[in-house]
Amino acid sequence: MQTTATPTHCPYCALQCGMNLTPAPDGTVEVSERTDFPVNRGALCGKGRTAPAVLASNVRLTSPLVRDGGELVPASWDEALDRIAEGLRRTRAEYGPDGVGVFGGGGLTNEKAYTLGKFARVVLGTSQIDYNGRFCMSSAAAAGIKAFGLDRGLPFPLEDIPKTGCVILVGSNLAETMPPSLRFLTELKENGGTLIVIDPRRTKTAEQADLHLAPRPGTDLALALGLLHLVIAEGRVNEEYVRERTAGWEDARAAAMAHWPEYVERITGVSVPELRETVRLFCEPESAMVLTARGPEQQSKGTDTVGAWINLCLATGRAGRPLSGYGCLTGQGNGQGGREHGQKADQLPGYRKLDDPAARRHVADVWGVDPDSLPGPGRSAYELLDALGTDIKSLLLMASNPVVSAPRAAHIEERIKSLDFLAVCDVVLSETAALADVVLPVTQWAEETGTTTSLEGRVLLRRQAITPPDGVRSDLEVMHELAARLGVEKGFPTDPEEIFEELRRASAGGPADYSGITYRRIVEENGVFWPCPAVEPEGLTGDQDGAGGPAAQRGAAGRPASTEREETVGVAHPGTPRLFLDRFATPDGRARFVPVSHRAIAEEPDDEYPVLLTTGRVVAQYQSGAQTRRVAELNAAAPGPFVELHPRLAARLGAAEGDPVAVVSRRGRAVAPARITDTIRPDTVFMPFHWPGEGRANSLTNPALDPTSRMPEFKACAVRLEAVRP
Ligand SMILES: Nc1nc2c(c(=O)[nH]1)N[C@H]1C(S)=C(S)[C@@H](COP(=O)(O)OP(=O)(O)OC[C@H]3O[C@@H](n4cnc5c(=O)[nH]c(N)nc54)[C@H](O)[C@@H]3O)O[C@H]1N2
Ligand SMILES: Nc1nc2c(c(=O)[nH]1)N[C@H]1C(S)=C(S)[C@@H](COP(=O)(O)OP(=O)(O)OC[C@H]3O[C@@H](n4cnc5c(=O)[nH]c(N)nc54)[C@H](O)[C@@H]3O)O[C@H]1N2
Ligand code: SF4
Ligand SMILES: [Mo]
Repeated sequence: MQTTATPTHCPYCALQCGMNLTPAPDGTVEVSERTDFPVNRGALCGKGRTAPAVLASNVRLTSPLVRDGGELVPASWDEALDRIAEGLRRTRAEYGPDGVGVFGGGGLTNEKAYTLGKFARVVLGTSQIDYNGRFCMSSAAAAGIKAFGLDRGLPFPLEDIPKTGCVILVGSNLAETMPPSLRFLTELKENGGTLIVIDPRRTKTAEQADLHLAPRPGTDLALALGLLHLVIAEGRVNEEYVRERTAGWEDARAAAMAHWPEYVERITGVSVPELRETVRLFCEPESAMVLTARGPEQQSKGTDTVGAWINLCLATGRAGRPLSGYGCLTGQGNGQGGREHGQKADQLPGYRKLDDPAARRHVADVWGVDPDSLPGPGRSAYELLDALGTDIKSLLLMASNPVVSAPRAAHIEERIKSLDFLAVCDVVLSETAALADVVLPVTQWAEETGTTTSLEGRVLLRRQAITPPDGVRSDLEVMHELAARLGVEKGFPTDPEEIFEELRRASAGGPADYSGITYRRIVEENGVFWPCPAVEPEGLTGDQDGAGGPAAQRGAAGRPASTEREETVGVAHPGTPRLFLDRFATPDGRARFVPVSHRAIAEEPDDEYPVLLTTGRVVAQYQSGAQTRRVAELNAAAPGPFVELHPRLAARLGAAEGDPVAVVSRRGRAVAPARITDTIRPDTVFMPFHWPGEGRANSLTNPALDPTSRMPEFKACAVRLEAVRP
């Protein structure tokens, strides 16, 4: 065991803050500042600082569990693995390969996500695999691919933010969801830039803004169209940019012209003067950015909504230029990498498409299988969960807790209970693991090595700092053992670096090309931005620099790596901190406008359900809370669910601060204490989704899906409030 500090990264969100870990005498680790990582420069939020608490043996699982006589009881690894292999084999024999489902998570390292996708296609032969990232940034991903030909959350490093002229932050509460990143916005303002925050609540983030717009939930599409209308009406379109670098402007222009400011004001509740001021602040400086997060994305029209914000950037020449652009603030620790390497229903490693014959050939070749043996695209996350017990009879689940986090969760809980067989790999006994037939206890961040890709598209190395306790094994060992039991002896190694070397080859030439990245380079360079092909394209040299310099100019993505030239040229590609500066990743290099129009949320309030519910996060809890609800310090800060509502709504209900309030939707009912504040719109209530049981926000949410991204509408549904008499 090492006694010196190991530099690594936080287990939680996509900021992937750097931290040092030093083994403590009691077998856990101490977290200390790691100032050399430029994103957080040593700063951590409370979750990161307390992350070691989840390593303790009284909190986490240290033995496999199997269901016997209705109870989960400890078992040996061999018995547990045998039972899983038997369960999956039985389903396959009875219902065919698609009877077995696989559900992954954006918290898995690249090596794990890659192996899970390969395991589903090669060992199980199932098309039924998807993951929780579908609930996260899939709308932004779909819109990015349509417009730019490529999806990388941020096309520039965070360090560019303070240098731009104006940032519009749409539906991100990063002061709570990525606290150390607030610094970039503070520096923006210190440098004279302006910050506009769009959120139905005056959040901690919105409090920092020069201008806060509080639209009605689910109306961001109309808002963006109204802004574009004004851009056109006020003659602020960058005609030259539109001509040289985009396609499809006429249709998008016509669509925006139909969205008069007064009409948009009626839909959104944002006044015409506020719209005009936003346009002025956004258009006047040399450079500007739009950043979206889950607010506008987790809607049944999230793809079009993000498309509308991208249109605004394109019309004003604010994309693919130095210090300007559109970006999505990805959420989970490996939310970016986890969406690139094949755990998504329609995807092969390197962000390749499963229905592309050339992609199938390339990846099948790396895997040593026949391309025709690879299944086709499967169902999206909610559709997969909704099919459990009907066409999907067994499920292998890794790194998600859908009993708490899926929309219409009571229904999904029933679907999970109706499975013939459920196996869960987790570090704790989550609410979903508690329903399993077999639970496997796995190693965690500080106990294993692997890469993650941060919201910047920067590939990072998390390093093992301590020895895992007896009784746990890594997800990679689990897949190795299960593959062997299901008759696949080769191709599922347990050494992360060996897997990364294979991932490099599998991703080579794909949009998310990692072939030039090695563990060594990641350490030496403090992370490497993809795409990073194995060799330098002809005629370019390898120095890396800031915005607008030669390295940035090379930022055209999706350029194929030519592996034959590796030996002859041998100059390392520098990686790509900044994308699109000379061309977009479309066949003709132009960005695409997408003509979009306002449409209503899937479930508008009515007489029976007159109030809007939106959901989200608080600073001290993470996601389904499976990990953070086990940390005393975090529980003290955020002990349980609540219903945030405006004093006017509270008065109508007769509820005082702390009184239990029932929130009822067409899907179910949740009860939690009232938190009364005038920082929220009077027509909207907010609930965080971190808790199970009576206060579970997802008992209420609407699984209406975006037609393109299949993202559920977590951010808006109709509810009524009832006072609960004790
Ligand atoms: N503390 C903490 N941090 C986290 C996480 C966590 O669970 N806890 N999770 C991580 C993950 S996976 C993710 S995806 C990110 C999410 O990060 P964020 O997107 O910042 O988080 P949310 O709280 O879901 O939503 C952001 C804001 O959207 C607003 N909102 C609600 N409805 C609408 C709407 O219709 N329009 C607009 N414009 N805004 C709306 C909410 O009021 C909320 O303030 O956070 C990451 N970081
Ligand atoms: N109402 C509402 N619902 C939402 C959202 C919302 O804004 N509102 N946001 C959605 C979003 S953006 C997201 S990302 C999802 C997230 O929701 P979930 O998918 O439930 O995510 P987590 O709670 O992070 O669950 C991860 C689980 O994996 C375990 N785990 C951690 N690391 C590992 C590992 O390396 N291996 C294995 N095998 N297990 C591991 C953890 O202990 C935990 O039980 O929730 C979605 N649900
Ligand atoms: S902001 Fe995210 S990455 Fe940084 S310490 Fe907090 S949870 Fe960890
Ligand atoms: Mo997320």
